[in-house]
Amino acid sequence: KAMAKQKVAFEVLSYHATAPLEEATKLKSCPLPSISSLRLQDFTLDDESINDQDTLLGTLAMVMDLKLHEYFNLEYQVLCRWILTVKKNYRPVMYHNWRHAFNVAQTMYTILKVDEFGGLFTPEEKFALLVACLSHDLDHRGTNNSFQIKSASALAQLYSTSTMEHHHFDQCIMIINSQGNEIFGSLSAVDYNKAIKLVEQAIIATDLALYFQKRTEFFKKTEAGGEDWSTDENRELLRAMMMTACDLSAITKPWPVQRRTAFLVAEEFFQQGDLEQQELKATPMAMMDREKKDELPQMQVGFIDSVCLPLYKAFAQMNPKLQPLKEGCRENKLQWQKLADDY
Ligand code: 5BB
Ligand code: ZN
Repeated sequence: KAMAKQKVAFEVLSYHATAPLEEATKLKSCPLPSISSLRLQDFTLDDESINDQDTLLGTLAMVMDLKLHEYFNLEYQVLCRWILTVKKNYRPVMYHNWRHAFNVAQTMYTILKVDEFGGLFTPEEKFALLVACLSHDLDHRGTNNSFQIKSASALAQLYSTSTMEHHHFDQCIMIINSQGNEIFGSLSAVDYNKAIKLVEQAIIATDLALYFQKRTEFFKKTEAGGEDWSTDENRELLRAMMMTACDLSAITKPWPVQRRTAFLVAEEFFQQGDLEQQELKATPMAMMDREKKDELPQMQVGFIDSVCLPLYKAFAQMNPKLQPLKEGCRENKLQWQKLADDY
């Protein structure tokens, strides 16, 4: 059993490619766009307005703007190479691709730029959160945890819970430890371990199953008000909830952006459904069944009501400057409800 596991681990963990040094050298010489020219500090940003090169430069601009390079003694060339390598290790799937990672990081950046909110976190936490957002879906194959289990994939043999999230974290560590990509390279052993731990907690927190386990406590604390968010326990909870809020933030975007993204999510789900039918001879759940695509608007309404809105309400309660996330989500619920009523 142990041998078999080792073999699977080797299979899964041996492959990742780093970006060539020359690419990093080239990126390094490009002038950085301003935060405002790319509208990076804006919850309503539509990534379709940004080309591939500018997603790289925009990511650099966000890290530089938070002054994290100064704090971490980060070599600019290493940061460039790391970002290129992260992008390279996303697959061209419909939704869980580099664009999604960029969007999640951009929402996190915008949240951290809200003074009275970002001020709750140390530079170490901010950097770890951004690194986690950019890395949190690395090597996603367009299939979810239950598919890994059902298909008895190598990944499921390795990790029985939060399967994909553990894999995303593994990929993240492999990249950070690759020569020329060592963004935590100038940290002491103690600080390195602390940074990795923060990144791990944040990436694992993107498993929705864990969000459901932890959110009741979070809602209790935000509703009561006057909570002391400076304790270690509360900060960990808050960081986890922020990861989910950013991960799901497509649901808060202006309607045309949300509609387009929802169809990408749906297509990725349908492709998994196709695989389940063809390869596993199983009946996919409604969400993954092409034949039931008319139910999409109603499913989005349910998703907003039961998963998203309670979370954005809690954040709006914590800080009024986070209300735009809640309002965007509300507006999209109305739009999906209208479509659902037409059926
Ligand atoms: C969400 C929880 N899930 C375990 C079961 C299904 N539900 S749901 O009924 O609220 C649902 C969510 C149903 C359909 C959905 O999309 C149809 C296109 C969604 C949905 N999920 N809609 C979205 O716009 C987004 Br964003 C998401 C999140 C997708 C990534 C979540 C991946 C987690 C894999 C377990
Ligand atoms: Zn994600």
